[in-house]
Order: sequence, then structure tokens, then C-alpha cells
Amino acid sequence: MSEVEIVVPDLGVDGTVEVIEICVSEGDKVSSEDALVVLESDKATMEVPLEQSGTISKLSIKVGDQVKQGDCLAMLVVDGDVDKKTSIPVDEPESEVRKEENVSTGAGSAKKVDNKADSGGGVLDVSVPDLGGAGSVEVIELLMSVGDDIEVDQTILVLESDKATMEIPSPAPGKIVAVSVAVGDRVSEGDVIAKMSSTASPKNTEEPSDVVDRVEPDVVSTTLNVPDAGGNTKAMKDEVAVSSGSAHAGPAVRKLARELGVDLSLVSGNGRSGRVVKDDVKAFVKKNLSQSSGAAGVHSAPLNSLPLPDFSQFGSIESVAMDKMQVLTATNMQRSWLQVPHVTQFEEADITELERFRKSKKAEAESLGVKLTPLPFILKACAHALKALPQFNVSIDMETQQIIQKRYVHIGMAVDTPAGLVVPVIRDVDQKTIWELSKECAELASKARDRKLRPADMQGGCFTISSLGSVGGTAFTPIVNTPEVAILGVSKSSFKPVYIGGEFQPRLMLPLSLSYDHRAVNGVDGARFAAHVATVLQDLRELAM
Ligand code: CAO
Repeated sequence: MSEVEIVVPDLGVDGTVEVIEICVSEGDKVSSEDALVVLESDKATMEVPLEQSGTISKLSIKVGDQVKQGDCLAMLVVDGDVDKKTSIPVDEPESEVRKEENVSTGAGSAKKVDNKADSGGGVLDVSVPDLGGAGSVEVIELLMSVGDDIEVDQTILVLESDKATMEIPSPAPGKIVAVSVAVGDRVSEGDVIAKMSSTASPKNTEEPSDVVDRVEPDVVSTTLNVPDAGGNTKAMKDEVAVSSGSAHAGPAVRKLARELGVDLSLVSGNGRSGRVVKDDVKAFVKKNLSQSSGAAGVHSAPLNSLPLPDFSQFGSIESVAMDKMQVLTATNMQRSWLQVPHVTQFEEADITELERFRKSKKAEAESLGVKLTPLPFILKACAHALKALPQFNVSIDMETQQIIQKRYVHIGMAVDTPAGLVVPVIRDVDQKTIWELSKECAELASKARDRKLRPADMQGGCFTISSLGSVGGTAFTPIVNTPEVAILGVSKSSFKPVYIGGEFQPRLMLPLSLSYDHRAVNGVDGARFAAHVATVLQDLRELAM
């Protein structure tokens, strides 16, 4: 083990630059390519990555310090023998200078256009720049769509190789008239990514064009010069300050946001000039997680929104604003789908006897003014299973790494309403009779459809039942209503031949689909829970045991 000094590399700028963000703390275990600090000159913001893995033993700078090439930034304890003083090698200093120019002008490439574009306007083919030998790279963010008015320097695309993340700035102000790539596409140098009708000429027109092909009189192909994507020998990953609606954040922050599923445009930046720093992203996630486990059990804002094509290019369309309930449902579904590792266990319950019993009670139900459906029996069976297998009656808190065991049995019931899906909660299901549950189901469903549910009616659930039995289907995979850890989907019962006592008999079988959070529940228990519910439904005497 030895300790090395991490110094400011060749920045390609004269004088000092300011430390605007420190991405590590003393004692942090770091990997090569992790960002160490973010520096800012009057022209560019630059992220300095580490070259080696190790542990930060000392930080020699603080936010606000002015530093210059060769100044010590930090001490790193690394394994093995290494040079005592290290900075990330810069083997092409002139390209660093060029890179700096690109950032400061927003798109150095714009200097390489023909006279038609210089005279203002025209349609620009925006192509993938020199990727420094990185071959094909993935499009990981698309920050433009057809019709968008884009400013010069505004990031329009983010590309990622296995070594670096690159933000592609717009070469000129203008309107996007066509986008030829989508998130997930792989692109290589020279590929056209968009067409832009430019409202002004790109900058820097004095140099002869060596990268621009004139395609037709008013169409030029403009190659954008951005930082070398090879990444491994570069001192900096430059970032371009993004204006007009896009987040102002560096590649490391964008990477973190992507990993956490955070839409950066929703995060307020507390860094210099409103820049979003890592702590802002972490605080945003923390705040939203605490809101989601709070009163209404919902997330206040969508986690992210994927870019969409302009559908009007395929035919007539109409856009209608989502109402609050649709937004909340979509957000909750997405949050659960992204955060919960789901497994769905399928089971069938023989409800032949239950149906016989239920039908025998129809007259009594009518005299009581209730409609007796299979649902209250299923509620009761689930409450019984939650008591027998309490590992299903929990929520997990990954932040404090605790399992919260609930001693009450409140079950939510998904209700389809004209306004969307709502989940009123029936309290203390284990302590209520079938008649009480039947009445309460009907009351809550009717309140839900009349939009008369209060927030308190939808809180406190331990488990959810989603019954599509009156509609149809043989099975489905319901999404766990987090922070609950399981949900039972019920499909339509049907008669099936079942082999009993040496012969096939027609039995009414009810399909059950139990989705559960595999962080809280293991597969064997998932199968046990589903089997337990089926056993109770098959023979209601189990409830008395
Ligand atoms: N198999 C066969 N028939 C079934 C059945 C099943 N699993 N479940 C209910 N039925 C029958 C009922 O017995 C009733 O028939 P009868 O009048 O002959 O007795 C008929 O279907 C209608 O039942 P219902 O829908 O009025 O009542 P319910 O208690 O079964 O369900 C409620 C109530 C509120 C859960 C239901 O109306 C509803 O909204 N379901 C949709 C839930 C949903 O949207 N889930 C998706 C969530 S995830 O996207």
C-alpha cells in the first residue's frame, strides 16, 4: 500500500480555476474513473476523474478554493507501488485546449460550415463527432424533440461509451426538424442524429472546413467537436452548462440520477449558478421516498419521463392532460415497478363448495341488503394467511435496514372507477364477519366510484387484493402496492376437470396470482402463502382453526 498525491492536471487554461464541487470525502473508497472534483474556469466546467482505485486519506482543497496545474487536490492510499505524485496524464495537450474552446463556444464544430450556413439559416445535419476511437456508443439521453427551439450550446444528446459520458451540445440556435436516433441506439462518428433549421449561423466560421460535407445548396453536415470519448487518457470530462429547461449538471451527477431513476429537471440545484450536484440528487430521492411512505402513500412527481416521438407525423392525434389521479397512479406504478423486485406465484383454489355455500346465502344476503360475492371470502382467507405467515405483513425500510412488522391486518381492495384505479382499505379484516366485510366492500366501492373516499379511507393497508374475477382472464401479474410487500390478483373462476379419487370431476377453480417483493419474502413463503389462501377458500372450516 502506498499513498499518492493527486494533483491538478493540465487544464489547458491560463491561471487558476475554482473548485466548485468535491465529489468524495476523506475515508471514501473510490474507484478509477470516479469523479474527484469539479473545477470551473470562466469558460468551462470540468470534472476531474480519479485514475486509480483506493481510499481518500486527505482532501487538500475545499469548495471555493482557486487551484492551478500541479496543485495538490487530495491524497489517495492505493494498493501496490505507484508514483508518489500523480495526475491524470494528458498526452494531447493541444486537444485539451481545443476541448476547452469547444466548451466555451458551446460547439467548436460550428466553425466548420459552409458559406450558406454562415449567411444565417438553412438546415443543418447534426452528426456524431469524433469519438476518439470509441467505436459505436450508446444514446443514453435524448434532450430534444421535433419542434423544440434549441439554443446554441444546449445539450441535445448524451452518449455513453464504456469509459465516458459525453454531452453533445447544439452547434447553433434553431428548431429541431427531425430526430434520427432514439434512446438505446448505438451511433458512430459521422452518423446524423438530427436535422435543425438554424436561425443563426454557427460560431467560428474562419477556419476551412475539413469535416463538413456540403450535401445540397441549403443543407450542410456539421460535425460537432466534443471531448475525446476515449476517456482513458483524458484529464477531464467536460460538461456544458445547459440552459432553457435542461438541468445544469455534470456527467457524474447525470449518471447518479440515471442510476436512481431521477429526472434531473425536477431537482433544484444548490451548486454554483444553480448547478445540480450529487447531494441535490440524493436529497431529492430521500425527500420523495419519505413522502411516498407518508400519509397518502403516493409520490408527488413522476420519476422520469421518456422522450416520445412526434406522433402527429404518423397521423391525426389529440393530447389530453392527465388528471391528478392518473398522474399519481402512473407515478406509483412506475415507482413500485422500478424499486420492487417482483415475483408472481400462481395458484388455483377449488371453490366448488364455497360457491355452493355462497349461493345458499343469497336470500339471506338480499334480506340484509348486501350482495354476497366471492370477495369477502377472499379477504378473510388473505387475513388468515397474513396471520399464519407474518413475513407478508411487513414493510421494509432499506434506509435504516429494518423490517417493520405490523400487528394489524388492514387490506386494500383495488376498485375500478371511471376516474381510474383507487384502493380503499378495509381495517381489521381478521376481526370482521363475512357479512360485515361484504357490506363494507360495497360501501367503499360505491364511495370510490362517486369520488367520495377520504384520504384516510386509502391509508394504512398491509396487503392488497385486485379482483378482476367479474371481468375475466386466467392469470395476471399485479404490481405490489409499495410499501406493502404483496398483492393478490384474482381472475375469473371456471369449471375444470380435476382428478379426484380415481376419476375426473368438474370443479370450480379460482385462479390466484400472488405478486410479492422478493426483498421481503422468499420464494418458498410465496408458494406457501398462495397455497394457504387456496386451502382456506377450498374449505372455509379452516377459518375456525
Ligand atoms: N370469478 C367469477 N365470478 C366472479 C369473480 C370471480 N373471481 N369475482 C366476482 N365474480 C362475480 C360476482 O360473483 C358477481 O356475480 P353475481 O352477481 O352473479 O354474484 C359479478 O362477478 C360482479 O361482481 P362485482 O364486481 O360487482 O363484485 P366483486 O365483489 O367481485 O368486486 C370490486 C368488487 C370493487 C373489487 C370490483 O367491482 C372491481 O372494481 N374490480 C376491479 C379491480 C381492478 O381494477 N383491479 C385492477 C387493479 S390493477 O390495474
